[in-house]
Amino acid sequence: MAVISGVTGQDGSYLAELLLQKGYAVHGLVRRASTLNRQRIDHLRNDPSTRGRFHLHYADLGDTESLIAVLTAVQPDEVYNLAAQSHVGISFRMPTYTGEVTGLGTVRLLEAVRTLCPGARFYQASTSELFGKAKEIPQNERTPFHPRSPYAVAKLYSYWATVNYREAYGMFAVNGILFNHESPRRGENFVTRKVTRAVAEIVAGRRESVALGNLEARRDWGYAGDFVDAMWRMLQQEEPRDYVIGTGESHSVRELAETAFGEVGIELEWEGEGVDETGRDARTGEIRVTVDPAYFRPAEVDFLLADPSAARRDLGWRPRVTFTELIRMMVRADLEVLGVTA
Ligand code: NAP
Ligand code: F7E
Repeated sequence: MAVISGVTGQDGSYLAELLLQKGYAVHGLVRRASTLNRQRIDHLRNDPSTRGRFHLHYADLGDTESLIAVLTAVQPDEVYNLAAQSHVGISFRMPTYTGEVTGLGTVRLLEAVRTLCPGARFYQASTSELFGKAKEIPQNERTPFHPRSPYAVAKLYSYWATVNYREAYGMFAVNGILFNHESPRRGENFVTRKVTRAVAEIVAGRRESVALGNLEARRDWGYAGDFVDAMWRMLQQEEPRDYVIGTGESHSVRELAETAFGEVGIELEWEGEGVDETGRDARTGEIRVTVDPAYFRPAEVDFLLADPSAARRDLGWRPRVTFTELIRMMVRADLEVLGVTA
């Protein structure tokens, strides 16, 4: 029996799918909103094979009592804490709220687990953003942290809270330090999905171009479906340990744009510099990419690259989907949503 906070998010939906396939009963936490926001999990709720094994509970990481109520009722064996205000750029606009949910929210859940079901295994969704202004390349479990945003600062608090509950109370509590992972279910304002959606809309004739921020930032982008498997593996180990999960390959936002447009036969030609730079269709000359400083961050994370060798060794985990396959999958899915082909 597993509890997943953040079940309506990208990772929560893939993890719920994986655990249900493995025969688990899954209890997902959903927060109240004026409109229902369950598109990523609707297919699981309507699937006859999961009947009686997939349950949703109203709860919020800002509300201790709701967490207590769920854990008291469910008495889970595993708890996956995936809920967060997870957008780095937006965390600069909402630093207090981000700290409240992404930082303190973890302690609310850890404390509820400690008092109500201390034998449950706890997974914390930690992040490569902890490395921030990275001290070395590639980054592994021993690389020092240097967070660069309110989001990363909140996640640093959660990282150490998880280690502290393990050391202080002997709980099986672990951090998965996951590098960027994406999918057709990725939120529309993260850069991969923003670009793949824009490419599909350009093909459909619904828009002309996409405005991006820092084109030079480099990320280690993998596929979310591969990464949730690593989360599960971490909770099946004999000893609780924190692991870095990533692909070991890094690409710039510029390369991401080139790859996504390349999928629909558009070769980008760059000209100009800084905020005046544009990416033109090499064949037609039409501007397809512009730079808008509104998407620059007050402090940037320039270069992330994972060294996932410990996960390979101990968890037997390795990513299956390559960067190019991932972007192809996302572009195709966005084209399909719009009913167009390229
Ligand atoms: P996501 O799509 O943004 O999903 C976040 C989830 O958290 C959603 O279900 C959201 O609910 C829920 N949530 C937000 N605030 C909440 C609150 N106050 N109480 C309860 N639930 C709340 O994020 P993701 O990409 O799946 O990432 C999952 C986790 O991994 C996050 O903690 C993220 O910070 C972390 N992480 C992600 C990556 C990555 O590359 N994707 C890498 C490293 C770590 P709504 O649907 O109602 O908004
Ligand atoms: O930005 C640059 C931006 O917002 C990636 C979250 O899941 O992964 C994610 O955080 C890079 C940054 O993801 C745009 O400046 C350029 O350098 O897609 P992103 P993120 O900030 O790396 C980590 C591991 C998490 O833990 C987080 O929860 O792309 N960039 N132009 C842009 N980014 C956005 N969003 N939009 C742009 O237009």
